[in-house]
Amino acid sequence: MIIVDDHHTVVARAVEEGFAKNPKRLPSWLFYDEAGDKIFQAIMRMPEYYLTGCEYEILQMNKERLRQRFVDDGSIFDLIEFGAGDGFKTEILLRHFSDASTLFNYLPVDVSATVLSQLTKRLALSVPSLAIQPINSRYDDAIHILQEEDKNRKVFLFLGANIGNFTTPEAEQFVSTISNGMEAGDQLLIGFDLKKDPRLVQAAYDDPHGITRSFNMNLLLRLNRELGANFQLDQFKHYPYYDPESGMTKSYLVSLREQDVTLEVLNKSIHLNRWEVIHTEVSQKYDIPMIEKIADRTGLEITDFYYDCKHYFSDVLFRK
Ligand code: AVJ
Repeated sequence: MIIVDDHHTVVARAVEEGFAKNPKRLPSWLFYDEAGDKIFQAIMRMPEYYLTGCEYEILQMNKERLRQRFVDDGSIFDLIEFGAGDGFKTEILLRHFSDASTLFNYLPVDVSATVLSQLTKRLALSVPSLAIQPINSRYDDAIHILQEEDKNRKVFLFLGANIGNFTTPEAEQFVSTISNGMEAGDQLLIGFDLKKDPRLVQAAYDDPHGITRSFNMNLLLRLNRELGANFQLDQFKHYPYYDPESGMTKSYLVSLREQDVTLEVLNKSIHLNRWEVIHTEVSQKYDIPMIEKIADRTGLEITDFYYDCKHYFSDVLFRK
């Protein structure tokens, strides 16, 4: 497995930078430590979190169509997945491709080492003929590594509405970085969560079971564990907010009182006013014109839109 960062320093630096911002901000990749991975898996199993089921349906219904697109001229290709996670949905494609004796290598990229090694172990059993090369890093580092890799045709996957963690300008920036590293004929499949009934979106991030709440709160626990912080969880409230106009869901941790928190490892303390927020996540929802604009501005052509039956979600295939 390729491991890029010294995670500890990266975490410390990111937290320090985030708390210096106004409003205070924590990067959303920080959610995914061992505890966070487990909570996210529980999120994906709850009925309110419609995204996973929708994309599962899309991949299941279109696996042969996608295979034909990816196979293209028949030459071997590298299937590079950003934010592979537990690979529950990608496995549909991997198994189907391998059953059809498709020539390809699978390169999953993820920030979580735990999730990657689980994925690798599971795939060794479920898709034994799979050629797999896991990369444990954040996306930006992975892009650099990949540019020095072999010269196979490339198909990039960015599924599960992971792109939603970027604001729209950041998403455009990210897609254009990938696009710049693509050769003519390379492809990119992105999963976008679409604008829909605002109450459905709100419920997906404000579930009655409190699972998303504990996902958000786990950030503070992680800082307590890794940076020797003394956040008291009962002094914060989980508050997600969906704005149907911009399509942006923002998640916050709201301070219930004026308080000081010490971060031992950073040798630093932070001050929070009563009702001050820490912004922890963006989950951007898209409409078709927004997606077409990304293609336009990044030099890519859209070849297919794939939808679930409710049109809640779309996997969009781009080509250079
Ligand atoms: C993994 C980024 C797609 O934003 O929907 C789920 C993460 N956050 N519930 C999302 C998440 C709160 C998720 N993504």
